Amino acid sequence: DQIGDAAKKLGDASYDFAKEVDWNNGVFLQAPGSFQPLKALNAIDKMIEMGAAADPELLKKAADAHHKAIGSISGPNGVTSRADWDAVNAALGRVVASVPKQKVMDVYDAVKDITDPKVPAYMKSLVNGADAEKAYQGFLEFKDVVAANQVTTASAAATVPTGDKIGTAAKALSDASYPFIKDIDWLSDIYLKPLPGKTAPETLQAIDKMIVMGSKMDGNLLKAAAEAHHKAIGSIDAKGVTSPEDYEAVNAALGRIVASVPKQTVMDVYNSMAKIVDPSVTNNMFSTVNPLDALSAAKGFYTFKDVVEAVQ
Ligand code: DGD
Ligand code: CLA
Ligand code: PID
Ligand code: PID
Ligand code: PID
Ligand code: PID
Ligand code: PID
Ligand code: PID
Repeated sequence: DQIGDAAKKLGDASYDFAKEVDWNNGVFLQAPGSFQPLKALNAIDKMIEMGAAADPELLKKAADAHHKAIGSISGPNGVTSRADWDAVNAALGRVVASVPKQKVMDVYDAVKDITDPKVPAYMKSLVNGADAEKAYQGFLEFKDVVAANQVTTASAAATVPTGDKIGTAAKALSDASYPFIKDIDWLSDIYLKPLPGKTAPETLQAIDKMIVMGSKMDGNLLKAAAEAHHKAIGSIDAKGVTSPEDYEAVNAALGRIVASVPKQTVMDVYNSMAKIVDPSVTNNMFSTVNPLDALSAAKGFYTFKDVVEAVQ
């Protein structure tokens, strides 16, 4: 297709730049400017809306392309192979083309809103500047091909199951865990801190397992989960906490996407995360909330998971 051909040209223009970026640099975990959690949440909300509008099949293919690219990483900077670099760009270009232009620009504008204007120049200062300009020129040509292949209306909204066992169980889980949700400091910057003692390549392995799980999920149910998060973001209070109803809808939607993949795929995520999350992290989280609320939430989760497993 045209986007695939254009991605090869983009690769010619941008792979030198890709090789020069230090992908293992911890700076990419930081907020791209001053820490503004509610504005950052708005930017993520725009991404969720774009993801919910995208073609689910193309999203899965993009996830697969990333998984394959992680498998061909080499060298100290963590760069993927030229072929996989092109394949990721092509897959993302097709995702972008599957949503109306305005949804893409809404993401750009919202991210711009949390990005210090000095950030692009700082990024450029870490690589060969001429190669960055060549890459950007390649991006500008690529985006014209994407725009020429872009839809003008969003894909249909997801169908949300009703009256299913997971929906019923989500009510019980939500009742048991909402007090805990209200105890959590959602606006803290602690969630942007590096995991103690873990390197980027180690962390990337756990993220890879999530990418694999995402690509196996039922596309309609994944879209429904994105829509539920978007709705929940719309009802947050000043402390970032969503309403009980929207919280319940998020739990139900997540239970359903978990049930749509094999158990082992879920356990692969859990086991890889358990490898990189030091117990001090969990204990620290626990120390910031009411312990009885946390225990009630945990009990609710372990009951919920049996219902999910039964329909998995
Ligand atoms: C950049 C963009 C990269 C900056 C990276 C910041 C992104 C941080 C993302 C954090 C999001 C939160 C998610 C994390 C969640 C964690 C949860 C725990 O360098 C601009 C200005 C605005 C920049 C900010 C907006 C970036 C938006 C990027 C899309 C968002 C992606 C989503 C990321 C999230 C994660 C994904 C899963 O656009 O951009 C560089 C540009 O900066 C440079 O400016 C451009 C002008 O816009 C353009 O008009 C033009 O002037 C151009 O061109 C210069 O500069 C000139 C000529 O016109 C060209 O023809 C050519 O010759 C060129 O020069 C060659 O040099
Ligand atoms: Mg990504 C984007 C890393 C998994 C879907 N992703 C980005 C970039 C960053 C990144 C490089 C955001 C920051 C930025 O704009 O820099 N993703 C990244 C990592 C992983 C990952 C490390 C780990 C596996 N992603 C992942 C998965 C999915 C996505 C699983 C779902 C399938 N990702 C996704 C989308 C988008 C990203 C839809 C974006 O739109 C965003 C992005 O790249 O926006 C431009 C700048 C970007 C780069 C350095 C990448 C190359 C960009 C072009 C081709 C050349 C460079 C031009 C110029 C010099 C700089 C960019 C200017 C900008 C205005 C365009
Ligand atoms: C400018 C000036 C003009 C020239 C110009 C110009 C530049 C405009 C630009 C630009 C626009 C632009 C847009 C970009 C958009 C990037 C969008 C990224 C989206 C990320 C998402 C992440 C996610 C997911 C995902 C799916 C999940 C939901 C999420 C489901 C159902 C200024 C050059 C024209 C770069 C969507 C993918 C996993 C949230 O206009 O003179 O330069 O860049 O998890 O959904 O699971
Ligand atoms: C524009 C203007 C509108 C019209 C429009 C428009 C276009 C927007 C577009 C577009 C946005 C867009 C985004 C793309 C982003 C590509 C990002 C590629 C990233 C590749 C990576 C590869 C890799 C790896 C990996 C992880 C490793 C690092 C690597 C570590 C820690 C402008 C059409 C709407 C194409 C990250 C995955 C292995 C490098 O908005 O008018 O057209 O395209 O090895 O991580 O090692
Ligand atoms: C300039 C002027 C214009 C021309 C121009 C220009 C240059 C702009 C540039 C540039 C922008 C730019 C951006 C770059 C972005 C790279 C983003 C990489 C993201 C990598 C991540 C990696 C990671 C992980 C991971 C998970 C870990 C955290 C991490 C935990 C809990 C100035 C040329 C356009 C290079 C996200 C995945 C392992 C961080 O605009 O005229 O030159 O470069 O380790 O999670 O640990
Ligand atoms: C233990 C001991 C026994 C008793 C027991 C026990 C506990 C096991 C447990 C547990 C397992 C477990 C699993 C959990 C799994 C969480 C998985 C999260 C996945 C996240 C993903 C994120 C993503 C996306 C997304 C889609 C994108 C890709 C991504 C596309 C196509 C120890 C109790 C049985 C909690 C997938 C969603 C946006 C990466 O066994 O005695 O306690 O918890 O962006 O994909 O867009
Ligand atoms: C298990 C054992 C195997 C069998 C198995 C199994 C089950 C795994 C499961 C499962 C995993 C799982 C995960 C669930 C997670 C639910 C998470 C809900 C989160 C809700 C939030 C709501 C909100 C918001 C929001 C953003 C705001 C904050 C809030 C800010 C900054 C165990 C079956 C495989 C159900 C976060 C979105 C508005 C609070 O593996 O043997 O069954 O379920 O307002 O952000 O303000
Ligand atoms: C213990 C012992 C057992 C019993 C038990 C127990 C407790 C465990 C616990 C607990 C675990 C736990 C975890 C918590 C996790 C909360 C995670 C919140 C994430 C929030 C985020 C928010 C954000 C943003 C956002 C984007 C911004 C950055 C942020 C940028 C660029 C010990 C009870 C089981 C509470 C990610 C979205 C706005 C940070 O196990 O016997 O009690 O709690 O602002 O992006 O700015």
